[in-house]
Amino acid sequence: MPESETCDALVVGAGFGGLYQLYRLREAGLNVIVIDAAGDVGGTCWDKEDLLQYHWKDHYVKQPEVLAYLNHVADRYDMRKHIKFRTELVDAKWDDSIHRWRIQTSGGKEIQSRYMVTALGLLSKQNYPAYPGIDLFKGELYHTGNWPQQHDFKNKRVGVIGNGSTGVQVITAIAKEVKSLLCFQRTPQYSVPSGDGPVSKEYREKINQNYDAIWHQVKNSAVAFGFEESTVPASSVTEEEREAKFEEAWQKGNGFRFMFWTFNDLTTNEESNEAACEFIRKKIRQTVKDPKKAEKLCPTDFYARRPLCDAGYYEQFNRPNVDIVDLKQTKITEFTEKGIRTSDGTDHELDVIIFATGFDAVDGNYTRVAIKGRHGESLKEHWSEIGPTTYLGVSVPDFPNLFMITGPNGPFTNIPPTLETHVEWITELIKRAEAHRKDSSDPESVVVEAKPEAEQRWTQLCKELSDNSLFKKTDSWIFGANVPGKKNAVMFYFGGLKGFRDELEKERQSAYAGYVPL
Ligand code: NA7
Repeated sequence: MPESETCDALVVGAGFGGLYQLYRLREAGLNVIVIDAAGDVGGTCWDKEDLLQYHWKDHYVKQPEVLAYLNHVADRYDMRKHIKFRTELVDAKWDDSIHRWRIQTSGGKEIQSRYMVTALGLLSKQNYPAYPGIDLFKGELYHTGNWPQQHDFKNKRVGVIGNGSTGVQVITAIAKEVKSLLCFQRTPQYSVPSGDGPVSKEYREKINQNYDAIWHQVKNSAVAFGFEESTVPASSVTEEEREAKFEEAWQKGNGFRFMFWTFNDLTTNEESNEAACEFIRKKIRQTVKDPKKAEKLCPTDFYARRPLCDAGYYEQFNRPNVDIVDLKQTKITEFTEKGIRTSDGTDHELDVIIFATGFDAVDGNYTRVAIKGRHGESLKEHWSEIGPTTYLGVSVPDFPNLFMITGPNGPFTNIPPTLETHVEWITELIKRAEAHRKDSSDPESVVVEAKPEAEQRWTQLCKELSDNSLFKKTDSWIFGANVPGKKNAVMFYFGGLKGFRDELEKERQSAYAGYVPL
């Protein structure tokens, strides 16, 4: 590769979003380069013909199966020739004199590109708590965001810090094979059964026969999980009816179903929320035989974080080799050569420590590298006052021709349907700009740029939509509360995927009034 290379569009990230963006922009006739820090493709779901035939084993797809599918897509569309693996974005600056992004990549190479699309994911910059003495620990240390392909925990003493979606999965998966498992839990969580199991032939046929209708429903729903959200408030029915609905959802499985299919006010009405909390607490107490462990596992705050589901999480605590350290009572004071020391003076000896401590989510990936706009201001600086702001979760004023797939203040939904919506919107904006370039007397100066007032309006809308939500009153990564020092801010559009798609349609109908005229 020469020292400097040019292309029409640079896509950062070869996961679900990046591959789909490559596919769309290549189809639009652009010369596209994709870069990815990893050694291979990493995330897709837009190829109907392929999806109708592809074999899916279980309802919840495991990592190797997802990876195999992505590799299959990359090969099917001959995508690898566009992708530079093991190539990281180091920094990017908009150069107004050439109307291009100058992108420095690892290895000292520069790429000059008219458009830059970031497909960095919401959840990839790992959150590593800075406990004293971590470097002293002589055993194995892992973060769930960087999971080793090869590992063997058999007969080992394992500690897991964190019990969000990932901690719950890890604990459930490894409890039976390890010698001992100690769960360092800061805040207990509400989790419901996942309802996972093999995909039957009949189920698959039903999906294939209703493929278009299913997608239509998904795109016209709020959380985009393939079920109809309830329109009935829990506060409007009798206690018996409420319990029966919760039980039905418990039996069907899936956290989002439990939260949004049962009733429409669990995340806004404190009493309705408490009814759901108490239902789950009862299940925990019924499942976990040791009352002391059960109490440690029972949450007391709102049911208003990312709704969890599991394949038998609470059952694991009936194993004699599995226990919990309640970090609200006994804090981790330091790591030692042999394990973890807690504030009650106990030395917990461990062979393996797993950080399931989550991510510096949403904007974390954008603030660790310098992406500098028209006036030299970085995104980090642009967002330093009130937190990350965008127009539609995609564009930022003064950052011409920059497009973020699932950027800050994008919809809070099942991610792939939103990611597809964003990619299609970005493709539309780029195609429109390309068409203008062809007719323009000064084609180089044609750029796509959001107006500051559009960003302000969107920020205000996202704030208003989140104001009533109990999510806002509950600490989690969804409002940036999980990383020490991170500003607590609105990070999502809470109007649902249908609401978001309606906003895009409004923007289209207004002749793209939120963007600087081309
Ligand atoms: P989450 O959901 O952010 O969970 C992280 C967990 O780690 C959670 O239990 C945290 O406790 C805990 N945590 C974080 N920092 C610490 C420190 N310093 N000490 C102890 N415990 C800590 O991340 P996940 O990876 O599970 O899931 C992220 C998303 O990925 C998920 O929502 C899905 O959408 C996919 P806390 O609750 O903050 O007290």
